[in-house]
Amino acid sequence: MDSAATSKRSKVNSGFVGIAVLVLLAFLIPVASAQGTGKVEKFDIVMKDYSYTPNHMTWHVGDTVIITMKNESTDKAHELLFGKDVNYSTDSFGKKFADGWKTPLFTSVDQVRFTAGHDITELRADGPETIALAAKTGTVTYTFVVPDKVGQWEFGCFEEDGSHFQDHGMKGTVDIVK
Ligand SMILES: [Cu+2]
Repeated sequence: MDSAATSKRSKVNSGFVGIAVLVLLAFLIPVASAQGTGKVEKFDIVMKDYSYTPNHMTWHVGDTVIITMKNESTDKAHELLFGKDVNYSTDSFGKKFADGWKTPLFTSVDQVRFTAGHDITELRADGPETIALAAKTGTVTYTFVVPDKVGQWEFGCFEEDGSHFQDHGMKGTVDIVK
């Protein structure tokens, strides 16, 4: 009814849109273009009890890798954790268990962007480099620029006190090449 009030409100709204776009760009630019080759490599990884398909990938330094992961277990959460050299911890009964990697491939939350699919029902952030994905849920996408860390790396799932990795061999390998 009052046109002055209406135009004031729409100005405020467009101001919010502007801020939202700026925030989005601030997150997208470092991943998409920082030190990158501009090439994109895409992988779909299916997790089951207790395996990854595929269980080997080759990545090129500077390329943007987009991994979409899906958990087809009926009841178990699984994760995808990149690194090398297994780190062992001791539980309260004195039993040694596999507890992630001594050398994680990604050391900062800024290096990987996680995007949850619309049908995700449960996610748990487990440090900067992984997300545990519940069974019977949607997909999670990892997007990152391959770091200049040439060599063989591993990935694995350390759910249930490391037993997925240690007892069931839920693991795979990545070759990072130039
Ligand atoms: Cu697992």
